[in-house]
Amino acid sequence: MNRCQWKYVLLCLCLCGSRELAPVMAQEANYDEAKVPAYTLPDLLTDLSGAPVTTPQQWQQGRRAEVLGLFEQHVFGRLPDYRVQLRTKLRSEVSDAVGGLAHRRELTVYFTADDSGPQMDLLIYTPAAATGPVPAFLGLNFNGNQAIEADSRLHITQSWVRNNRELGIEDNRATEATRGSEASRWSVERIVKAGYGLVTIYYGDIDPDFDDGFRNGIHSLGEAVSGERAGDAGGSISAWSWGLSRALDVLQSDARIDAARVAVFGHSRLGKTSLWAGAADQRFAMVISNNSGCGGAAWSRRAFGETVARINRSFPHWFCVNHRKYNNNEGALPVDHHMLIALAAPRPVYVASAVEDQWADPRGEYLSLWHAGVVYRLFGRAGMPSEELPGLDMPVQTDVGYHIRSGKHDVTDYDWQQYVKFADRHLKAH
Ligand code: GTR
Repeated sequence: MNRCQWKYVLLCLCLCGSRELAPVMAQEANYDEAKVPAYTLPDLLTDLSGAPVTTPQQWQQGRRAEVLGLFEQHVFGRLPDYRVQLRTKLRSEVSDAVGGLAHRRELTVYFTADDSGPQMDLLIYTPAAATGPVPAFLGLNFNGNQAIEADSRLHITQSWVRNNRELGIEDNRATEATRGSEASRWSVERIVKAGYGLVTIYYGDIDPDFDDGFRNGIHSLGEAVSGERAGDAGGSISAWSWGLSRALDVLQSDARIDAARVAVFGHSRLGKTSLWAGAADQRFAMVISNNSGCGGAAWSRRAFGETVARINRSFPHWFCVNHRKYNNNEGALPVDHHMLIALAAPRPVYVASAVEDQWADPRGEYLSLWHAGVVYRLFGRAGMPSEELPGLDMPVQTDVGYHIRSGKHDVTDYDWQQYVKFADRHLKAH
C-alpha cells in the first residue's frame, strides 16, 4: 500500500472506532482500480419478466415498485406498518437565532399517546425575514440538536449518544461540551440567508445506533420480536428513514415550511438513509447524498473500499439480515446502487464525494449516478453528461448534481454551497 492508501485505512479506523478490526480491514479493503472485479450490472430498464421499460408510465407504475421491493427484500428491509398518531409539543421558539437571521423552534413529536414513549425532537430554522412558507432541507444529525449551534437555550438531547461509548465512557448522555460540536457540518447561516428552512433531528431519537436486537427506538412501536429477526425485517437505516417521513408528515401542517419543497439530506450512514428515505417516500422533492459510500450511492459490485461483508460485520443492525447473503457475493445481489439513486427519479438528486474518502468509493458513487441517468432520460430529464468523473472541485449540475471536493469524509460549507445552488435551480423555480 502506498502512503495515500494507508491514510485512508487510518481514516476508516478513526471513523469506525473499532480498533480490534484493524488487521482485517487492512487485508480486505481494495483501493486498486485494477483489482475491481469484473461485474455485470442489473439492468434498470428491464423488468423482472424480461420486458423492456420504455415509458415513464412503465417505470412509475411497474418497474419502480419492483426495484423498491428488491431493496426492501435484500438490502434495507421492511418495517411493520406502525400505526402512529403523531402529536407535537412546542418546546421553544425564538426569533433571534443565528445572529438574528433565523426564527428557530424545537418541536417534540410523540409517536404514541404516552409522553414518555418513543419521540423525536425537530429543530426547525426558517429565515427571520420570511413572509410565507419556505422550501427546506431536512436531515438527521449525529450528536443531538444542541450540536448544531452553540446556543445555551437549546435543549440537550436526552437520548443515547454514541460518542461517549467510542471514547470508552460508560455514560451515553450528551454533555454541555457538545453544544455546537457539529456546527461546521450545518451551514445554517448560508441556508437561511438563501431563503431556505433547515429541519434537523438527532438520529438517535429514532433509533440508537447500536445492535440491541431491535428493541429500542421506534422498533418498540411494533410487537416484540422474539428470536432471530426475519430476513427482510428493516434495520436502523429503515428506522431512520421512517423518522424522516414522519417529520415530513408533521411539516405538512407547518405554516412556515412548504412541505412540497423539502430536500432530504444526509451524510455518511445518514446519506445512505437520505437515499433510502427519498426512494421510499416520493413526497421528498429532492434527495441529497453526502459521502454515503457503501450501502448508499456506491456500487456494491465494485467492492472498492468498504465492502458489503465489511459493513454488515461492523454494523449488523443497519441493513436487513438478507443483505448478509451478499457478503463476498455481490454479483448475486439482484440490485445495485445505481438503482437506489434511480428511485429518486424524476426528482432532482445530488451525490457528493470527497477525494480523500476512498473508503466510500467516489468513483463508484459517481458511476451509480451516471447509470441512474437512463431513468432520468426516460422522463426527458438530463443525467450526468459524461461517464468520466468530473474534475476535483468542479461541480456539475443538470437535473442531477455531483461534485467531488478536496478533503476528507465530512460535510463542509463548500458542500452546502452546491446544495443551495442546486435547490435554487430546482426548488425555487416551482
Ligand atoms: C463508517 C462506515 C461508513 C460510513 C461512516 C459514517 O465507519 O464504514 O459506511 O457510514 O461510518 O456513517 O460515519
